Amino acid sequence: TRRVFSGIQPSGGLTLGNYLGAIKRFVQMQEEDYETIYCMVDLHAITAKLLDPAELRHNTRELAAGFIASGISPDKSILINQSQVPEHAQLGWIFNCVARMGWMSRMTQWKDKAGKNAENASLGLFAYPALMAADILLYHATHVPVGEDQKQHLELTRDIAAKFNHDYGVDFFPLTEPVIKGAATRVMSLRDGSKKMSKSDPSDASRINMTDDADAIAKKIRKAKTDPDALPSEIEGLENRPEARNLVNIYAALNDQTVEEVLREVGGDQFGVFKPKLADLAVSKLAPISGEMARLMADPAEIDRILAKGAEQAREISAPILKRTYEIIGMVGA
Ligand code: AQP
Repeated sequence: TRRVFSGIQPSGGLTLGNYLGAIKRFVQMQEEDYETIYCMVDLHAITAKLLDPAELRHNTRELAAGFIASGISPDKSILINQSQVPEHAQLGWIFNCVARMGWMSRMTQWKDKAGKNAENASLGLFAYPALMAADILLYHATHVPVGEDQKQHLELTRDIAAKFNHDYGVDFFPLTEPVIKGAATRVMSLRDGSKKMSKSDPSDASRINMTDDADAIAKKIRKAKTDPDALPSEIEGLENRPEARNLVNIYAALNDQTVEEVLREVGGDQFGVFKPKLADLAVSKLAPISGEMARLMADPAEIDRILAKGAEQAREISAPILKRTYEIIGMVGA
């Protein structure tokens, strides 16, 4: 089987970056010849900081609503909350013992997030990529759709699988392929073209949230940082213009076009002309999703039922793989 696994942290609300970099691909792969498993990674969401419990519960359900509203069907995909499938944490521990300190300390996300204050970062933040490897390998997933920022973690996942297989002389865990595709694999902040658009950026103006209304979206795009030049009609003209490049990438990804196609249409536009076009497009694509999210959030018990069913389906796959892992390692009782 060709099996897809991917996840998103309920550490805040969904952003346009998550949608274009990850969720759109999730929906696409669900419609292709893959078995698909999508996860709210709540165990990961507490690694940067412990969240208020009500907030974590809200974020997790809202993320599930965001998945479903974007087109992920609980009938076609397995939709789970990470902590409801205990094998994630169990295999995560094993991988903590497979991964090396040196590998982990080279992770750029760890370096960025822990910053100069690593003494004060949680042990969980350091171990984050080992748990992520467990999320994926627990299902023997072959393909993982992610944004560009997760590439290094997927390389580490392959290193962990390879070391496990080598050390125990087995051919058990697959070497997983990242799927990093589309016009917006790295959506940048609207305020700073050198920074990733992120849920946790202190400035709300830096991102478009999936729950933003039409006015908020239009205002954020109108105020987005740009340069004074008109848009080029060739892609080379976007070089060294990170903010312009970002807005064109967003337009292309939202409209399922290539950057070249977009530039053929909007080349020559000043930002005063292009930004309202982009805002209209963003609203037309996002408003139906946020409307559906709000509708789903009115019935949290239904979301909980979907996640409970997903956890049951997931455990049918994960429990035998964990059991086999324990046997390989030599754990009595497995
Ligand atoms: N800006 C982005 N452009 C493209 N893809 C993105 N992703 C995130 N930001 C962008 C992709 O979304 C998936 C889930 O990301 P995550 O929830 O694991 O968290 P993250 O990457 O850490 O996202 P944030 O928004 O920056 O959250 P915080 O601020 O909490 O760290 C991944 O596939 C990711 O590539």
